[in-house]
Amino acid sequence: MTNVEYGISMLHCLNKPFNKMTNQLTHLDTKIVELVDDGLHTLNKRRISILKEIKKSYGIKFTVHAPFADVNISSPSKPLRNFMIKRLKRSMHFAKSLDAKLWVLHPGIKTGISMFYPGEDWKQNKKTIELLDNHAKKLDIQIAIENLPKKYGFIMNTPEDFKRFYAESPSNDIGIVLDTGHSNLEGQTESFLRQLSEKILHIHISDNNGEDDQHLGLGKGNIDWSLFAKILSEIKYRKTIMIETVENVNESLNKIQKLLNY
Ligand SMILES: [Mn+2]
Repeated sequence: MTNVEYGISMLHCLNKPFNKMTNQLTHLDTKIVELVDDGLHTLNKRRISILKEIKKSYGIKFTVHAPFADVNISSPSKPLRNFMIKRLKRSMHFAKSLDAKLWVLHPGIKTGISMFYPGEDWKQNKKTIELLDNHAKKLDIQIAIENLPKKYGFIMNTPEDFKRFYAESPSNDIGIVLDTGHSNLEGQTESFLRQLSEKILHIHISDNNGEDDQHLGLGKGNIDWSLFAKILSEIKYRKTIMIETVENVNESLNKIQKLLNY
């Protein structure tokens, strides 16, 4: 089988300064790299010109992970939400200037007042995604929403949540980033792959013990990677597989490539 593209997320060196990260990304075994627009790697104009040079010299293609620390797209506070939307649009513009083929967004999170307003988080989550998607269309950028675990308060956890979103929202062109670590916490990896394969544009892979989102190397947690590979070949998955572990990055890449054998 052909056409699966492998990439590596720079999340594994988010604790290192930006210039160390850019140095590292030129030595990776893949030509697709996911940049994390947050923490020490937060993008700005100067950094974008450095990354453009790297892209040209090394033929690297980028995807961009939107900022996520303290970002809640379903925040009940309008001024805070507006500020976050502004920040997210800025990230999208940076992605555009790098010709990124995908911009990865986390869904909204419940807050301390959610219980008083049932259903409001969901509504606001949908509204903000639609607003961001309209902006993305103007920029000709593809957005994909990542599944995040319920235990950390996120509101799009299961295939049912995503199906509900697609049923209710006009933003049907939005894709899904399936995060295997997150879906493992919900016991939903197989159902995501079987039920939403058409929508999955990108897969973040990392392992965990089924309890916490540890971003372990493949084989260090309890995910059955042979089964995962078998399902991918059954559904004829042909998009991106992005290593999103914080350790054993190259080993994880080799392992999944061997298992998929394509
Ligand atoms: Mn992820």
